[in-house]
Amino acid sequence: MNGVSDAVLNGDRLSLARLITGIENQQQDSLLLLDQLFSHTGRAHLIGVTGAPGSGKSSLVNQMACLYRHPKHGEPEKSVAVVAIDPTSPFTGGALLGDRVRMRDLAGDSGVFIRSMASRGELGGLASTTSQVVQVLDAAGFEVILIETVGVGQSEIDIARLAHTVIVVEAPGMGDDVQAGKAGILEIADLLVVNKADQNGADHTQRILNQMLEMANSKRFNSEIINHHRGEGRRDTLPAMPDWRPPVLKTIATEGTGIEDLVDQVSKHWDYLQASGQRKSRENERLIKEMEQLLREELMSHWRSQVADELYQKILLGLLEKTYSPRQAVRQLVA
Ligand SMILES: Nc1nc2c(ncn2[C@@H]2O[C@H](COP(=O)(O)OP(=O)(O)OP(=O)(O)O)[C@@H](O)[C@H]2O)c(=O)[nH]1
Ligand SMILES: [Mg+2]
Repeated sequence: MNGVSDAVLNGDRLSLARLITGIENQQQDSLLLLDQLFSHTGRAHLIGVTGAPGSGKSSLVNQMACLYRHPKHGEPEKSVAVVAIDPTSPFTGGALLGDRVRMRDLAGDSGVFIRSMASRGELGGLASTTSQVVQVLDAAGFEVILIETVGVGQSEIDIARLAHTVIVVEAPGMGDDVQAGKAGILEIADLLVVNKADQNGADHTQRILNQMLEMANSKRFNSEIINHHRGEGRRDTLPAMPDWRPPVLKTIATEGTGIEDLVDQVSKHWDYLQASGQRKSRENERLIKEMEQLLREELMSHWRSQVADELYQKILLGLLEKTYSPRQAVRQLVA
């Protein structure tokens, strides 16, 4: 093991920051270090925090980090890393500065590491780069890793899937009418938070979210029963213990209200994942997905380097002129 990975394992912040920059830039030496650190990963609790722009994700993350550092009721303190994915839009990109300012509460604390990642100019996929950065922080020994993303596109959902525990943040009145869009977000939520509970309509939003959860739950339950009767029920999908039912919590991030309950539920979810064996199965699934994604990229770029541009263009043209169907085009290309 070389000096840099030792330094990272020993919590040297400068080495850690440099390594993360190298990974963001997909530099070979940094990726090689990551390979060496990989066997040290798997201890951290990864918590995704996602939700619409401005719903209060950063404020919540800040409050949660503070509570992990200064727990009430004599619980042990935990080291915390925060990865904030910077929104692509230059309009919302400015919010980052505000995030940093609020993180001031934690400045100078060596048990906290905060990192913003730009989604602009991303070399690898955002999800896989984020996963690599999180692996470094995990290896470096941070016990809790909070990952903030704006919940819009597929890549944010992929990032949310990185986490053991996904918190979806809503604000009162936001998008009561975009239920279709919320269905996907609900699917990934382990905990729902109605933040800005000091504003009107928080109870209403909480009620709606609970109703939507009920509906989603009964749908899933029915299909599980049907599959079971058809003999399609896989053993590992039929839980030996009651399913986790995502709680819908209210918080006021600006005042720190409801944060203790939130952190408490997060730790209950962790216990649930451990007891049900899902912690391992989620991690396994994620690692296999990550490897398969890298494999696809590797095979594709290897294959592409073997095919003459001229041939590739010719077959693409044939496809667009409908001389070849997509399947025929592929057969031509791999022949
Ligand atoms: N009234 C009220 N305002 C809040 C609350 N939580 C956050 N805010 C405010 O809402 C604004 C957005 O908060 P952020 O924490 O930056 O929200 P965000 O979801 O991280 O925003 P983006 O990262 O830009 O998507 C800020 O002005 C906060 O001060 C709350 O509980 N009540
Ligand atoms: Mg934010």
